[in-house]
Amino acid sequence: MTDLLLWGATTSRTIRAHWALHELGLPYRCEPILPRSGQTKSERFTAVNLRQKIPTLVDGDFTISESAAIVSYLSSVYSRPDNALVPSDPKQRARYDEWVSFILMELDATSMYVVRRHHGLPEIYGEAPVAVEAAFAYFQRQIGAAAQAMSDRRAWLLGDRFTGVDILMTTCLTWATRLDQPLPPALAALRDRATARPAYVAASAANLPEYWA
Ligand SMILES: N[C@@H](CCC(=O)N[C@@H](CS)C(=O)NCC(=O)O)C(=O)O
Repeated sequence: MTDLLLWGATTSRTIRAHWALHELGLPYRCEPILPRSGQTKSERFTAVNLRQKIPTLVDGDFTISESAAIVSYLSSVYSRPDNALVPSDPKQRARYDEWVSFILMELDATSMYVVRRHHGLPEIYGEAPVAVEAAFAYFQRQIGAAAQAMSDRRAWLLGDRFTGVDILMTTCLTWATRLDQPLPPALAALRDRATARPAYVAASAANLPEYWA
């Protein structure tokens, strides 16, 4: 039995947590609060996460935010050997952490989120076409390098086995695809394989507030 409550819906970050929960086959409840709606600033949610950010997971008396940390936590506590999302071998684990940092820093924070802020949300963050163009160019350079790591025709970032970094990577790739960014064939194929997984399809539905109505 679990007592998992996930806060947050609709975003490229919140779907990571929904997806991990579905990959692990865990039942959970959700408070599908939305960004920029005032809901992350409510007194009730601020008592859960002072940083007022989604996704945030509550597991009984333990609360954790940051999408990558939620994926790792869920796998560490609830996975079986056949569906673990985080490797236990130290070198594989180090490789996993390397991908996490790369994806969150280079693809999410430095590329897609810059575009989101200065192209998608100019009313809040200001319009900055030069920064947006540079962020797209940077994204292309970085995914070019990432694609080279897959030149041995591996199916997933760490090899034959789907892991949490495929969740993180895919959410950046679908984000870029929505912004009409071309992807190297190896990464487009990874995106297509990942989004065909039943857990992704289920998580996409669960990432919408209507699902929980
Ligand atoms: N690095 C964090 C980013 C979390 C984040 O920035 N979440 C946004 C939505 S995607 C948020 O909660 N914004 C608060 C708001 O806009 O009200 C993660 O990966 O979880």
